[in-house]
Amino acid sequence: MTENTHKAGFVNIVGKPNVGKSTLMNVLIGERLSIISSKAQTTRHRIMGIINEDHYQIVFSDTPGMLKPKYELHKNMMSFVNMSLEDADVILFVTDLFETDEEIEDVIEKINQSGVPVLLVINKIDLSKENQLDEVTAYWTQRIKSETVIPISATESFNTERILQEILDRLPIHEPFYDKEELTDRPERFFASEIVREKIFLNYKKEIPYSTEVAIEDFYEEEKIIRIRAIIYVERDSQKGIIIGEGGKALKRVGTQARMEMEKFFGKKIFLETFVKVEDDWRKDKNKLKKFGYDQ
Ligand code: GDP
Ligand code: K
Ligand code: MG
Repeated sequence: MTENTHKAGFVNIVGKPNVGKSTLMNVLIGERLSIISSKAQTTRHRIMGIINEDHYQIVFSDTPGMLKPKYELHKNMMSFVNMSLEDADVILFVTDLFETDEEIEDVIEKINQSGVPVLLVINKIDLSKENQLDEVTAYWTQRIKSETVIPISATESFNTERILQEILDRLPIHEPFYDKEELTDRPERFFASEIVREKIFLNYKKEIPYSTEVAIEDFYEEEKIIRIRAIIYVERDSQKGIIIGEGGKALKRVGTQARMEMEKFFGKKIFLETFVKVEDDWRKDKNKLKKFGYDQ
């Protein structure tokens, strides 16, 4: 690696819920994943995945808390509008064959005015019917200012390498922003907590997911199994009751779903224990927030 040709920069992945942003990020990072870290955002984590190669470092941000649109649609839109786009070197605007610009006109306006190069990514083309891709391309190129349209299928990893190449073409010469050697200690716990959090979003309604935080107290990797102890923090006793559910059924479902997802993710058998604890008003308490890994 020679310092003066090393490229590094930030890529923001934006788009409506369910268009395939997270799937795409996982495909792009794939085996190359070396970190997931968190950064204080208005409310929740902003997930960053980093690709490290000898001559470049790409830092991806997926927008926060976008795990399931049903519960998160509203908040998603807000975080969209509030997120800063200008700090990116490249914006990946992801859409699929079916979405319109409805409800994100403001965001699109902001993207178009950001001055940041935009790659217009049209996902799920494995589902394309005759002419559909042409029509969708025509629709989006009228809305997003982009010189580069990249049709892909994230689930089939079709054309996704092209995205990497287009990003690299636009990345500035820069030293790495994150130490390339030091990136490996935190990610596994963080992934584990995100997976539990995702299952909470899937299984409970309304304010419940927003009142919870997940901390991984133990993470012991043995040869054939990983033992994980997750604490789900809520703000009030009543919420604890809801999380646990009648006869413990609800919590059991969350635990089972999270364990299965973790087994896929870590490629190992998982022994997962989940506990629910009440921490009064954790969101208002700075020390508690720190404990959960927020910067402040
Ligand atoms: P996000 O909300 O934008 O992060 O979207 P996700 O990555 O969570 O994907 C939403 C849904 O679309 C999931 O069910 C994915 O499996 C599916 N999906 C993502 N990419 C593709 C694709 O290329 N083709 C098809 N057919 N489905 C996809
Ligand atoms: K989704
Ligand atoms: Mg997502």
